Amino acid sequence: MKPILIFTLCLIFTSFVTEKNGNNLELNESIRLNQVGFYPDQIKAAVILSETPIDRFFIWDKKKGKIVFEGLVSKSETKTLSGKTAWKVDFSGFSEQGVFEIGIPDFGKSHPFKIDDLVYSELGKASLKAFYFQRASVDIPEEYAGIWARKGGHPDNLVNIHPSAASQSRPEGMTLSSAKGWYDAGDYNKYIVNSGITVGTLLSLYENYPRYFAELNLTIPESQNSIPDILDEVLWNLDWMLTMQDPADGGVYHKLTTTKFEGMVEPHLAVNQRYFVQKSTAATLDFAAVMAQAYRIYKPFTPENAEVYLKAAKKAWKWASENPELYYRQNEMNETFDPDVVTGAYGDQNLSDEWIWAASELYISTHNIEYWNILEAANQDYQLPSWAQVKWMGFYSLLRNENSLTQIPQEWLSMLKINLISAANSYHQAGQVQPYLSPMGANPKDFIWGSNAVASNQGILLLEAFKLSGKAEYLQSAKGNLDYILGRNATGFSYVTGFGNKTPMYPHHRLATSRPELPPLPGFMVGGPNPSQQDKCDYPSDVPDESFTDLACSYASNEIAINWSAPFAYLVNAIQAIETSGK
Ligand code: G3I
Ligand code: 9MR
Repeated sequence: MKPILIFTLCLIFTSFVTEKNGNNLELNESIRLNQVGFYPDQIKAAVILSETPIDRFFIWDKKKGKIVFEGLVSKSETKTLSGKTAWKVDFSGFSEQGVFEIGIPDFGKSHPFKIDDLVYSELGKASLKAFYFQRASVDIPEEYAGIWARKGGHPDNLVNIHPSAASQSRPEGMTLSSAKGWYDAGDYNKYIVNSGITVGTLLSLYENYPRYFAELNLTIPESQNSIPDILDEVLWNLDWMLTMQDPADGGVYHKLTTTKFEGMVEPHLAVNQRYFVQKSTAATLDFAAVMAQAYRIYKPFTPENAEVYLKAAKKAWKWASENPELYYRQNEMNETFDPDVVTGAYGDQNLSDEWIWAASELYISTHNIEYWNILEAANQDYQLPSWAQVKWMGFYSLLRNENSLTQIPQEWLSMLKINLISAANSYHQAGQVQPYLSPMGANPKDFIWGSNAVASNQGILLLEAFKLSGKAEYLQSAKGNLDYILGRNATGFSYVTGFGNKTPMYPHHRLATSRPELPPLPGFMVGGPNPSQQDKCDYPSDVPDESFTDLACSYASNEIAINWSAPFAYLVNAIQAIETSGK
C-alpha cells in the first residue's frame, strides 16, 4: 500500500474515533434534555435543534469513558414555536445506571445526566426544603440550612390594622401579632389566597402518598417529632393563617403586607411597617378549604389542633355566606383608604370556584349535606388549578376521598372522572406531536406569568388520571412535563435552582439577591417563559416559550413563588412515590 493511502486511512480512522469519543466533543446547548436524569426503565428522550440533518447519536458513560449505547435520530414532524427544526433522540432501550452524556459526531455533546433508581430523591426533598428557607419570623441556622443559614426576619408581632381592615373590636392602627408563615415569593409579604392553594396542594400531595411521606426526612428543626416532615413544614404556614382570621366574626384578612415592596435587602433589614389589609371573600373561602382539609389530615397526629382547624373553617364559611361579594379590588381600596397599598393583589373577581373548593373540603371532612347541596349544582368542566382557579382542588379531593362519600350519586362522580380523563387525554395527545415531547409547550396560551406552574399542574392532572385509570401513558406524559421543567424545552434551562448544569443564577428572590456572594437557594422552580414581559427587563426572545431571562430584575419570568414550588414539589415527589411504590 502506498504511504499516502495508509496516511489517509489513518486520518479517517482517527477522526471517526475522535468524533465518537465523548471526551473530544464540546458541549452543544442545542441538545435539550432533562439535566437531572431518568429512571432506568422509563421512556428517555432528548431533543436536538438543528437546521442540518442529524443521523446518529451515542451515549457516553462518563465514568467508564466509553460508548455504551448507539441509536438513530428521527426528525420531528412539527417545528418549534420559533420555527426551528427539532430532532428526537430516544434512548429508552438503554437502562444502565450511571452518569452519561449524549454525543452527536460533528455536533457536540449534551449536559450530563443520571440514570438511577432514586434519580429524583434529592430533588424531591429540595423542592420541599425550599419552603423551610421561606419561613418568616425565625432564624434559619446552619444545622438545617448549611451555607444558606440566615438571621430571622419579620417577627410580625406588631402588625397594624390597616383602615381597610378596621372593625369595631379591631380599630384602625390597633397592633396584633401574626407571626410565622412563608414569604410568598421573591417578596416578603404573606397573602392568604396564594397561601391557600399552596397549602391545599401540599396537603393533597400528602393525602395521596402518605406512606412515602412517613419516611421522608427534610432535615428541619421538627424532623425528630412524630409528625411527617411535610406536615411539620405546612404547619409553619397554617399557624400563621389561623392568625389571619378575625375571631369576632370569622372573616379572613386578604393579606399581611408592607404598603410597598421592600428593597432587595435581607429579611432582618426589611423592617417597614406591616398591615392586616381588608377581609375578602376569596381569602375567607380559601382559608375555609385549607382548614377543613387540615382537620382531617392532622387529626391522627394532633387531634386538639385538628378541632381548632375545623371550627375555624366553619366560622369562615359562615362569614363568606354572609359576605359573598367582598372582592379584593386594590385600586378602589386605595381611593378610599390611606396609606395606599401597592403590593401583590391576588385580586380574583370570580369566586364560583372558591365556593366549590371550600364546600368540597368541608363536605369531605364533615359529611354535612349543606355543603353537598352547593356541589350538586356545580359546573363540572375541567379547569387547570392556579391561585385564581381552585375548583379542581376541590374535585380532586372529592375523588381522592370518594369511598367515604356515600351520599354522592355515582353518576355525579362518574361525570367528574370523565371530565378529568378527557382533559388528561387532550394534554397527553398534544404532547405526542409537540417537538419538545411534552404536553407543556403545545399551546402558546400556556405561557403566562408562572408558566412553569402551568406545566406542573398539568403534570398533577396527568398523575390523577394515571391513578384513576392505571394507564401508563398518563404517567409518561407527567414525566414528560418534568423533563420539560428540567431542561427539555425552548430555552435549555433547567428551571430549578441548583439542579442541572444550566439553571437560573439570578432569580428574582430577595433572600438570594440580598446575598450575592452565595449561590441561589436551591430547590426553587422559577416562574418560566412569559411573553408579556411585564417587568420590561432584557429578554433574548419574544416567542412565548423562549421568553425567559435569567436576570434578577425579571419578576415576570424569573421570580420564585410558593404557589409554583408546591405543584412542582407535588410532581416530582409523586413521581418518586409511585416509582418507589411508597403510595
Ligand atoms: O390568565 C391570563 C391569560 O388568559 C392571558 O392570556 C395572559 C396574557 O398576559 O394573562 C393571564 O393573566 C396573567 C396572570 O398573572 C396569569 O396567572 C396576568 O396578565 C398577570 O398580570 C398575572 O400576574 C400575576 C402577578 O402577580 C401580577 O399581579 C401572577 O399570576 C401572580 O402569580 C403574581 O404574584 C406575585 C404577587 O403579586 C406578589 N408576590 C410575588 C408573586 C409572584 O410573582
Ligand atoms: O418584587 C416584586 C415581585 O415580588 C412582584 O411579583 C412584582 C410584581 O408585582 O413586583 C416586584 O417588585 C417590583 C415592583 O413591582 C416595581 N419596582 C421594582 C420592584 C422590585 O423589582
